[in-house]
Amino acid sequence: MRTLIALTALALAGCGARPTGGGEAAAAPVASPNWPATPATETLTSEKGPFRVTELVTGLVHPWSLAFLPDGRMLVTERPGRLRIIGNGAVSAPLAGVPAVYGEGQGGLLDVAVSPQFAEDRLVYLSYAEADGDNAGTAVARARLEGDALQGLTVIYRQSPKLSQGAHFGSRLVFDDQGFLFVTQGEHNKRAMAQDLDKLQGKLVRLRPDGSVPDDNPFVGRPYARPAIWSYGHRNMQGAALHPVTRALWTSEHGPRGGDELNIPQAGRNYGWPIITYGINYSGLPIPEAKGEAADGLEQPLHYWKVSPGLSGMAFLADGGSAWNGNLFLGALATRELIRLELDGDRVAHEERLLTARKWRIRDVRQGPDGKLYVLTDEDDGRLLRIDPPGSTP
Ligand SMILES: [Ca+2]
Repeated sequence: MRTLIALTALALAGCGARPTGGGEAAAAPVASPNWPATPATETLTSEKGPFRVTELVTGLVHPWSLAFLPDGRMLVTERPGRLRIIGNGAVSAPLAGVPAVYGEGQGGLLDVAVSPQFAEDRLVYLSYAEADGDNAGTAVARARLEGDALQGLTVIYRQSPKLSQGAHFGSRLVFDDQGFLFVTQGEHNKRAMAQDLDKLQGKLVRLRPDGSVPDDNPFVGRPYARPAIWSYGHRNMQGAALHPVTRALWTSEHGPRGGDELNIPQAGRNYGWPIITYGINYSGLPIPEAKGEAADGLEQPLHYWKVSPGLSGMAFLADGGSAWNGNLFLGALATRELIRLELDGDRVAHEERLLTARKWRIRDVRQGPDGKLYVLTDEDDGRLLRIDPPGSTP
């Protein structure tokens, strides 16, 4: 029995499902986020030297994502459906104009991204779980940020039909240098659907900023395929970032029990789930559809973890002044750490785990305009942390 309980707990932790106490999205705790006058700070050690962790804000309810505005303040989402502006020692009230979200399980308000042309268009993009009766699907909306409100909200993308009852929505939003919007998604725990090109579950999609489909997407004009698809065979992608030098899109993906992955998704390629995987079912049995760890025509991950960290948001640090310059950072929900990867080109050369003793579920990590890392912890009393990397200027 103890084993069963442990496995269940592992399963929930591994897929980023509701933490202990569950159901917080449906019955959200009252938020009272606070930026104290003297934030708690601590110096910790890493292989590359000491780094400082400062708890800028506490009292955020399951914060999911942050995005910097050109003025240096941040937009921060809370999963129950709130968007706030944080900066200059203050936390705003929830902004008006945010879409209604489906709040069951892993659903809710997810990623936030700022338009590459924000100075001209003031557009903010949100990904979220959108309801349709008892079901839900990943959706993306955009709106203009005017003062402390979103105006003119327009849904630019939605999965249809809606199939999820709370699992595997993804989702991250990344604009590439050509201005295309990539939306990472999950397969809503309907494994085989990740291979169906006429379904949007388990797919990375590539859109124009208004949600229309670019003419050069790989499945445009192909019968029984959704033209928005860029790559497929994905399980649940909760992390994505552009490499600061190659400018390629990197994504992270939850495996089941084991088999979390890093990928650099290429147009039209099949990333294998659930036909190939380095993981097994939470029950301890094999994935029913799996043929093994590799097969012809299916892409191998760039890197994988045999024990699932529960990968969430990710960021490259591109700050020339730091001993962590060029490293890739990934939030770990299940193992409750911040993962630091040293890269050799596109190869993972070395891994270090940070913040392990704090046991925080790390939901997101981003680089600020000041070259520091900003981290969100996924808790009822969630935190915004600033991390000053070793050797960075104070
Ligand atoms: Ca894969």
